[in-house]
Amino acid sequence: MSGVDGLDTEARDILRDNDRGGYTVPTAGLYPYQWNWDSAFAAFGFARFDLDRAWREIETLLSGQWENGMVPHILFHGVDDSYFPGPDVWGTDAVLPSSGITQPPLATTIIRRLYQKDPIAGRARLERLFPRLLAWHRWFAAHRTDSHGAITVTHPWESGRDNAPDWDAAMAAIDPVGLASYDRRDIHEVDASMRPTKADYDRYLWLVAFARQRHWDEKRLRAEGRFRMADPATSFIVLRALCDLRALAGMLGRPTIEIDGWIAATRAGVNHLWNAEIGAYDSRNVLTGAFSATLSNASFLCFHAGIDDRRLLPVMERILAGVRYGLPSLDPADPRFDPRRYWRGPTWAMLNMLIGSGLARLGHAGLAERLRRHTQAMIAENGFAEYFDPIDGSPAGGRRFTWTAAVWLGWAAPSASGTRMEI
Ligand code: 2M8
Repeated sequence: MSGVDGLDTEARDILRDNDRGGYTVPTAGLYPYQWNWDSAFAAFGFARFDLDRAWREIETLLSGQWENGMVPHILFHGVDDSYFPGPDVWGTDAVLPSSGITQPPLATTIIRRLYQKDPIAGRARLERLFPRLLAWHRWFAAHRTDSHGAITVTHPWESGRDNAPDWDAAMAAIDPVGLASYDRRDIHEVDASMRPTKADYDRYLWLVAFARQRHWDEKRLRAEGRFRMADPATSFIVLRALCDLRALAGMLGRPTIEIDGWIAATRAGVNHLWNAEIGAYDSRNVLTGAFSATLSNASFLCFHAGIDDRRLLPVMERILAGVRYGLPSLDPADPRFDPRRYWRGPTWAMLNMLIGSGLARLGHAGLAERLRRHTQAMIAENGFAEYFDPIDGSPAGGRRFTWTAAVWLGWAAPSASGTRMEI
């Protein structure tokens, strides 16, 4: 078996091994539950060889939807002590134990792709899932949209970019008083230098306790919440998801007027996130109006959302020229850049795929292919890690990672050409 065929097999094995029956864990040990956007990527990977299993992944995810429409960022299908904080810390009273926040709704975009792959087989499943997707987006519109239309996050975990420098100032303003002592499990699995700091974790847990004390009541959290950030990454993923939702509504012959309103609002919202001082889209503190002054890979997700912002092309060229395995999660010219610390520098294959596929759709074939080749080499040379050092490619975080395997199968692998299910 040639090396690359071997990697295809290994990627499938990773998805199969991380399959817990209807849902896939991001990686054994470090993340033993179902995570929201990880599952969307898992479905994308499964679609390459098992479309039925791909649908099931999202069906399981949406089965954890709350009555108010929110789809949690973690579903605790059982209890596993290798992860902290577990269901007892979140204290939500959902039917299926879960966290109390969401994550970027990539699942909507993936469902459209699954349906398009086989509309006949997928029709009944789509009919069943569509109302759930609609309710989730209605929840985003009601509870996660700022006055300008940008999408906000109420916890760094909600963005999926946990310790991104975007949140530093807002997190520093929180004094995590009254926190009970706790035992982090992540740093038993992965070297602490690749993970968030204790100061970060204190605030993560303080924010969970704060919302729990308010019974996860969105009205109270909007009025009293201490962390509310408009996030370009989530905004772009929502905007793209809404366009896909609208297309699905059209295919099912459902009304689109409400979705059209959300699309227009979110489009206006992302414009409000353009920070002229750094020449990129940037996070913004809803409580103070301040930008975070952070040039990250989140900005380039505008291409995933179908926004052909050519001002960013030379910026991307500059960043790619400075590293071997782009795109780093933070501009290496930023003094806070840390090549192995999680969301403060490393390269994430799945964000490369979203950005690269978006570039290709907008006709920037050269740049899109460059990003794909960077990702292909990064994985081929260093394995299916959670994230990678952009300078030397060394693997970081968890290993045998679901989303990296999925990205390999569906986009980065040489064998993905031609069979690619465009995102
Ligand atoms: C990371 O986040 C979790 C908390 O949700 C953690 O560190 O414990 C992030 O990279 C997030 O984006 C991802 O969904 C999750 C599972 O891969 O891990």
